Amino acid sequence: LQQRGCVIWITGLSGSGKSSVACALSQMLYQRGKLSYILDGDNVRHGLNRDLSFKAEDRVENIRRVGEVSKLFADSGFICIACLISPYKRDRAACRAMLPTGDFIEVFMDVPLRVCEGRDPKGLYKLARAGKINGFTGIDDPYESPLDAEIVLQCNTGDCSTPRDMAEKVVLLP
Ligand code: GGZ
Repeated sequence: LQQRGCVIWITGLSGSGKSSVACALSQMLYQRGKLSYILDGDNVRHGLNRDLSFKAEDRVENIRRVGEVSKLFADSGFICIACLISPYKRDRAACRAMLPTGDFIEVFMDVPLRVCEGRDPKGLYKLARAGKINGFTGIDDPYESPLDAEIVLQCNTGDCSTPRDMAEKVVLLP
């Protein structure tokens, strides 16, 4: 019963579907007899990272900590699925550098702002546009799209593939 660990790092805007793809992926891995664990930015911020805000230096620390924990999971043989906005290239690169080559798989949810904003599942974009949330990614805080992601999951039209179909592309990665 052996399994090699790795980190699948899902990055993208709020509302781009990171968590849904992570859940579908975790289920598909389970069906294939592989253990995975999801570290979701939104959840981790309620516990381990509850001392952190959304200002730039705190986002950097948020991503660093999740990178370190992901590495621990990977070391223990788990497939760690980290889904965070992780808006800055440098921080994603630092997490990648913590792992042996090939063990960090970056997945970019390439969903335009207008699509994410149209979904607005928690009404956060609306609040950001109304000036009730400051420093919201995509509105008045930057998101640096990856150029070196192993997988790009696109959804330009709003008529997107299901999370399952998207997760399949990750599972089928050679
Ligand atoms: C971006 C914010 C903000 C601001 C609250 N900017 O879609 P959600 O709601 O459920 O997930 C988002 C989550 C982002 O946390 P991360 O840890 O992934 O962010 S980062 O990697 O940048 O540290 C969103 C909610 O928190 N949220 N305020 N200002 N997202």
